[in-house]
Formats: sequence, structure tokens, C-alpha cells
Amino acid sequence: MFIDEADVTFVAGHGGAGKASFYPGYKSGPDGGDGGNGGNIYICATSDLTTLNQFSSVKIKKAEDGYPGQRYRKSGKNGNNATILLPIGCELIDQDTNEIIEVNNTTHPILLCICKGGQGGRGTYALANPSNTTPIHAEPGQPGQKRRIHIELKLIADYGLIGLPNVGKSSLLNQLTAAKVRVAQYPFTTVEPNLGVMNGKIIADIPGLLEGASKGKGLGIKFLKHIEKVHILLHCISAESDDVVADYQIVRNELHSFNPMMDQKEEIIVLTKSDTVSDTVIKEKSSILSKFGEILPLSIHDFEKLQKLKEVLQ
Ligand SMILES: Nc1nc2c(ncn2[C@@H]2O[C@H](COP(=O)(O)OP(=O)(O)OP(=O)(O)O)[C@@H](O)[C@H]2O)c(=O)[nH]1
Ligand SMILES: [Mg+2]
Repeated sequence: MFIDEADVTFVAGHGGAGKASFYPGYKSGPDGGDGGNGGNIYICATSDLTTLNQFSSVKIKKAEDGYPGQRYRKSGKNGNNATILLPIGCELIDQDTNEIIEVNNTTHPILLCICKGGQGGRGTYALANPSNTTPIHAEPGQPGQKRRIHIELKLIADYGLIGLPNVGKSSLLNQLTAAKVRVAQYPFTTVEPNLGVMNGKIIADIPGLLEGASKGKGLGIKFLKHIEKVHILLHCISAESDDVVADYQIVRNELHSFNPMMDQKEEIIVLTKSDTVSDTVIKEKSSILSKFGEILPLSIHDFEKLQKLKEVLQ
């Protein structure tokens, strides 16, 4: 299961109540301690997590409440903070204010406070003053901040394998990396993005795109957002296709409709399954496509060509 969206309510800890009490016996006067502060909620970026599966059943994340104040001026303990680890590439959208927080720290994990714990209430000792030396009531603790957050994960990868279904994207991922992704001779074998690592570079295999993907056709819009944060596109076009230009344009149009900024993204065009047609046909198709950029003809059965691609991707 690949969860890339979640609605979570974050609730910081409630402040502990102040204590209403008085010294017993001969030593008169208030002695009620203050309540502890509620715990904060922090988020921390990590490169270890690649999905939001932790939120598959958890819809609320809470920090600990502050403890109540006690007699003899003893303050209550502060509630423990909660730290939520989120994969780099997450975007948090506050449902009420629309504030957007990007989790994009790639080097040093930092703690970012997203919900502040409630202040503990003052006890009768702290509340006493010259005009009221014996306060009867202590303060209640304040509620912790509560935020309804929509979390969206956009995969971050150095290279993204994109293209129509069945053009050999997953086969290429398996060849370039240690990934063992299912490959089959029919469209939509891949239904969730897969990641692989080649010499420290992350390669993402994105499920096949169809005409109308940006409007939800096929697996559609669900995965287009993952392409947004891919640095370089490896646009795969099958050499078996009768119309490689149309294939190219269908995918480019969908990327453009989804987000025109995608037009700026660097792209390498890979003419896949080059073993299925003659060298002449490869030359022809490469030359027709060359108006769109550099073309790399390739077959998973051709070690030399795979090696060439690996060199290009260093
Ligand atoms: N002859 C030949 N067949 C290939 C090559 N690359 C992939 N194939 C075959 O093409 C079919 C589709 O390959 P996949 O890697 O599953 O294609 P995909 O683009 O990931 O497909 P979807 O996940 O459905 O979008 C499989 O039967 C592969 O064995 C190649 O270089 N040469
Ligand atoms: Mg696939």
C-alpha cells in the first residue's frame, strides 16, 4: 500500500490545572503549585520514510497533557512533546488557515513546532498578591493548539521514469537499480510508484500515463504530482510504436495540463525496446524525435546501451 495523502488532526497537550490549596495548620497562606505546560507537537524531516503509511489508521496525533499542580508549591510536570517523523517531500496544508508548510530539509533534520502546548494554570501560591493574599481558586490549564492538517507526499527523486503504459519503465528500473518490480506484457502493471537507487541517485518509476491523465483518466492525477519533484525526467517511448511523436506529445500534454511548470523540467528521451525493430527503424524514429531533445535508444537486453544510460545518469 502506498499512502501519499492523509488528513490528520494534531492536538498539543492541554496545560495542567493550577492547584487550589493552603498550607495546613499554623503556616497559613496559599500553597497551590502551578500546572505543567502541555507538550508541543514537532515535525521532523527524515529520508528514511517514503510513504505516509503511519497514518493509515491513525487520524489523531496528540502530545501529552501537562500534569496538575500540587500542594506545597509543587509544580506539575510538563507534558512530553510528540515528534512526528515525515518523509522529505511532504507538504502540510492547514485546513483552516490554508497555511502551507514544506518538509524539504534534505541535510539536517530540524524540529519544527506545528502545535504549541497549552500553558499550565497558576496555582493559588502564584496567584497571591498584596490585594488578594488568599486566592480561593486556581487557574485551569489552557488547551493545546489543535490543527487539522492535510499531508501530501510528493516523492523526491533524481530521475523519474515516465511514459505511456507498457513501454518498459519498470523493466528499466530493475536494470538500473536493485529494484525487483513486477513487469508484464500489459498496461498498468505498475499501480504505485516504485523507487530504486543507482549509485546514490534515486530513480522513481511512475505508473503509466494516458491521454486525459491530468483529468483523472487511468491512474491519472494521483501520480502526476510525484513527477513535480523529480529533477530529471526519463521519458520512455517504445520503439515498437507506430507513432512515436504522438506518444511523446500525449505524455507532454498531460504534464503541461497538470502544471505548466513541468515544461521547464529537464528531460532525456529514451527509445525503449530497441531490440524489437531494425537499426534503420531506430535511426528513423530517433531522428523524428530528435526535435524534442536528445534521444537514447535502449534495450534491456543490450548491455552496452544500458551502460551508456548509466553513464549519462551519473
Ligand atoms: N523486447 C523487449 N521487451 C521489453 C523491453 N523492456 C521491457 N520489455 C517488455 O515490455 C513489457 C512491459 O514492460 P514493463 O517494464 O512492465 O512496462 P511499464 O512501462 O513499466 O508498464 P506499466 O507499469 O504497465 O506502465 C514486459 O513484457 C517487458 O518484458 C526491452 O527492452 N525489449
Ligand atoms: Mg511498470
